Amino acid sequence: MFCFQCEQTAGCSGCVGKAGVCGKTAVTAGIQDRLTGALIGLARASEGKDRSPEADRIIVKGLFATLTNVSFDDNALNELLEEAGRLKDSLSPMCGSCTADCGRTEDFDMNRLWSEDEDIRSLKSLILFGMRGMAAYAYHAMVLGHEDRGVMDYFYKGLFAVGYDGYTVQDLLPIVMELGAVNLDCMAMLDRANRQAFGIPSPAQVSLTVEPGPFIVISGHDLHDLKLLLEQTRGKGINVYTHGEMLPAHAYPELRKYSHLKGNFGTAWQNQQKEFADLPAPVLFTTNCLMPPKSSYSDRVFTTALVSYPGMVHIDGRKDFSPVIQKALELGGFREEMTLPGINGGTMVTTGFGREAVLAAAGTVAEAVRTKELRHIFLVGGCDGARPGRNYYTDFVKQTPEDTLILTLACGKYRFNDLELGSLAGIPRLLDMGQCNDAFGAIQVAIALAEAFGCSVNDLPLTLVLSWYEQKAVCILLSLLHLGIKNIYLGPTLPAFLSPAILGYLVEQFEIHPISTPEKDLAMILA
Ligand code: FSO
Ligand code: SF4
Repeated sequence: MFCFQCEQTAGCSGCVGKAGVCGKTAVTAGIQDRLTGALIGLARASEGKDRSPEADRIIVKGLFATLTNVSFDDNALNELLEEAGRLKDSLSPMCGSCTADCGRTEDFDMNRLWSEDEDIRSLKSLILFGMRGMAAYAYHAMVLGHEDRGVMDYFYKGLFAVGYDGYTVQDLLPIVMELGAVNLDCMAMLDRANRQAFGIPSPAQVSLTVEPGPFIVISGHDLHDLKLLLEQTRGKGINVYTHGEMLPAHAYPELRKYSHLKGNFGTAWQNQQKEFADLPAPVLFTTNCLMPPKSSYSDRVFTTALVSYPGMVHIDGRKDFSPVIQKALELGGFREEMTLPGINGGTMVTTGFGREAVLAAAGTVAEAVRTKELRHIFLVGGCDGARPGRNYYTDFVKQTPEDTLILTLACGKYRFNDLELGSLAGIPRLLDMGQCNDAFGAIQVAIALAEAFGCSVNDLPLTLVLSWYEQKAVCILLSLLHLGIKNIYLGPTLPAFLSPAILGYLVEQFEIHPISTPEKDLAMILA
């Protein structure tokens, strides 16, 4: 196997051998490569033809299923592979019987990509991995009934580009940057979809204490699945607790109206094997960041949508969560109140500072900057992960001076979201804007502040300090670069899939700084 798509890749260069660091086996990695090759074949066969909604959907699902920590299930991946092949054959029925060697509609052999010239491989990897991230957002919007023609067009274009031999570095660079622009549209679509379905988020205090009695833990990003679970558990004496990236759900009026949506259990995804050990409750995974379950809790792991793990119960598209509910009743929950504190010992966190809430305070923020009460704003966000160097983000936030604000989003916030950082100009110093896709909201806030100050985003007293792990971070980074945002601090390591030349180009062009130490970086930013 060969895979180097995520931050924890072996030796900071690539997972090879029998299994990856995430637990994905060589067999599964091979099927994921074949699936990606089949999607490229489908994109090629679709050129100049009327595309079908089925083909659009299989492309979104197939890309999402190959994102890190989503599908470990060979059968589920093979089903997607067969479906992609069937749709391709229906577009080009003659190709099945043709023996000519034109290659136009063939599935792509991903080994050709992995052995390409390193700069071409880097740019094609940026396109492929960025599309996998964007597909997750497109999928969440799709289940809420929202689709975007431009986003779909890009998936076909990007897949074609990954499989096309004739592109040079100069040809591929604009396709990479275009992905940043399209992903912005995709995140905007999801932002609209979430707000239409669940209302405008507003700040919410969330307890980290679990009440006695049966409960269900729900993880991932899919708010629609949470809504369905809350409906199905209503009046059954079962409480529901969010986990990981589901925490911002507490901010949406259409979700927090359910009194049995109680609080949050656990910290970021990489701690699940420890935190779920012997949990007297089932855990439902709705998107990614599933780790191979340990035997101490494997009988209580349930998956849905594209998340899948062999041997775990999968809830299919009809979304009948009865097996999860049954398991919650059977296990019975804790006998007494149980608090799992955050990593800094806090027992309460705040979320829900979506773009509307932050923009409502924009006047206060602008005034505080003018009067020098507020010196600087940091956006410290992105993914969490297991690498020890990620303590940087906790230490960075702890060391930020009291006349600074910290915006955060995505699961990297679990490094510091239980800290009590006080307030500034009547606003809490730490503002959780939501999930990783709420980067769209953070960008809107930055643009509004730049307008208020009559300057560019790069001239604001604002610095982005980002942590990456998987492929959604890739498409978000490309969106930031597309907007011309410079001086981003990025860590904990730089992507292994970037060649020295492409990395050098991005670092130079966008003045990206690899993180060093909180002391040095803070001194440089505030100088
Ligand atoms: Fe985290 Fe996982 Fe949202 Fe990612 S839970 S790491 S960027 O999947 O998606 O922030
Ligand atoms: Fe390795 Fe990450 Fe690929 Fe898993 S997803 S095999 S950890 S590079």
